[in-house]
Amino acid sequence: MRGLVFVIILAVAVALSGCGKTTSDHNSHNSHEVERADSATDNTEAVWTLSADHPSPNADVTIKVKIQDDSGKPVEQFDINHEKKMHLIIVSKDLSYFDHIHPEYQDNGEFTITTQLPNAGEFKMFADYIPSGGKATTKSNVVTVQGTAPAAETLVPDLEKEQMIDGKKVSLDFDSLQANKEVNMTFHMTDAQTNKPVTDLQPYLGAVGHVVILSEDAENYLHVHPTEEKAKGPDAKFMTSFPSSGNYKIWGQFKQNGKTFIVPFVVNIP
Ligand SMILES: [Cu+2]
Repeated sequence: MRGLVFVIILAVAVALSGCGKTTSDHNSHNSHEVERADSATDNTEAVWTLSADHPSPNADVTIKVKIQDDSGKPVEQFDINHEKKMHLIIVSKDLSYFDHIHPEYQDNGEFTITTQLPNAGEFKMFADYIPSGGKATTKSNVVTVQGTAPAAETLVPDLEKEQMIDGKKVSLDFDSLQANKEVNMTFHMTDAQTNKPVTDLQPYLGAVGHVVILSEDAENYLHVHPTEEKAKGPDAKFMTSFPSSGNYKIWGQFKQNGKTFIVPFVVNIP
């Protein structure tokens, strides 16, 4: 009789401890999921430090971008995206100037690059990176170059979607021009002299090209993905989504004969 009671108590204890274990496993599993979900949201911040608060036109300025989490701890692991850990896009506020450079990762979450800005006025910089385990993130910073700024250029949509760049005719077509919808965009290139299709594009940053799109007010930086990464021309296809109606400037960057070239277009999304 005593033996049986002991066995029953033991069984209950095992059942309880088993239950307890399951519960704690379940809890820790849940909390891991929550952690993972959190890190997949945008919880990094960029701290910008320039060697001069108001740099002079065409003078070296060193840009430091420190990526940290919301508790101020440096973020040290980044995914390589298009061959780089960070892409830095610099535009003038009127979008007439465009540059795309790659700060080097130092350590302690810090990237640096030395560059120059071409004239007085406001410039906006966009750091584009993916913290490992997180998602594609863009952080921006505005810098004012000292002096008298030239008059701002107005963004005018290109009605003829064809440009002459470096001896090539480049056209840009969309399958639709609607806001909040995935749109496919195709650059098409022909040799201006021979009218033959360009078929010798070289990979640029690991793909047929790299496209950056900004809204007219430089508030929206759009992520663009090549849909046929290995293409060599004459078509280069990309996909994006415009968040609202308005004017956007598009810069396509491609490489041929070892030389990169930039194709700008302005579109209106009705
Ligand atoms: Cu880049």
